[in-house]
Amino acid sequence: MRLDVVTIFPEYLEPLNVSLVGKARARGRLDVRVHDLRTFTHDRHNTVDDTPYGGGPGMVMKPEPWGEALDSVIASGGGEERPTLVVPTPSGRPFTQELAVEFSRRPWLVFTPARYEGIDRRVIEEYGERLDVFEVSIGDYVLAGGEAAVLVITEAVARLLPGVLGNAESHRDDSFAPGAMANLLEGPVYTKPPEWRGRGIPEVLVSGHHGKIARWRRDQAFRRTVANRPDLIERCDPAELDKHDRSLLAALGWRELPDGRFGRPAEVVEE
Ligand code: 6GU
Repeated sequence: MRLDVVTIFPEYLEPLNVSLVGKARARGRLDVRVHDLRTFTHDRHNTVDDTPYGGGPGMVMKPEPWGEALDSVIASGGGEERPTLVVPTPSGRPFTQELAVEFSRRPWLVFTPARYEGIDRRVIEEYGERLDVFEVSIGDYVLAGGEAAVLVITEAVARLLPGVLGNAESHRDDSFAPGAMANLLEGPVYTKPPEWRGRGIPEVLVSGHHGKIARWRRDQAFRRTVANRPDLIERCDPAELDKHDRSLLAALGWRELPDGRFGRPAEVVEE
């Protein structure tokens, strides 16, 4: 997979040289190219922003440098392949594991992290006519720029590429893996020593009883999901819930609805 990033802060993308993404590059699974947007300006001050039409606070990134940068990146593909454009913005669609899987199947991604109040809309319109464009947000908070989002998205995508993680099974039961564990969060994990600072480990994990271990892990996943992401319980496909799951949810104060889904009774606020 090829990844291009156009940014006014190329140094911000240095982490792409280390850890999992760095290893994927070293192994030849990823070809990462970072471009400085300012090299596509022509004035003495390398201006990339200007005041917004219509007034208001902040600055908007000018279209011309982005147009030249993107034309140059696209042309470097030799014309035989069209990249997918990924535009990080807090106004984008939520970045999810499903989108990470979708991106991991594409041969070439181009990221356009912006600073200031964003990029002149005409740039997205222009390239939207020639390329698949995804405007993506990594969560409900506002960052000073899209560079950190590029690092997040790149890591989520790179670990899905064949031959990057140790084995292909590794992401089958990721929390949020499409079709995994009824979309539950993963429960707690333990390793040696068996006692640490007076704390033992759950007995069931050394029982050798695989059925009981699987059941315990599923219960823990439910408890954690109920506590941290009750919205995932509400959206849970009823077909994914067995009898034991249903009685656990009932014991945790959830109510079974006529369609088999679960809803939290309005009067129950916290455990
Ligand atoms: Cl992708 N960019 C910025 N600037 N802020 C964000 C974001 C992206 N996702 C969440 N907040």
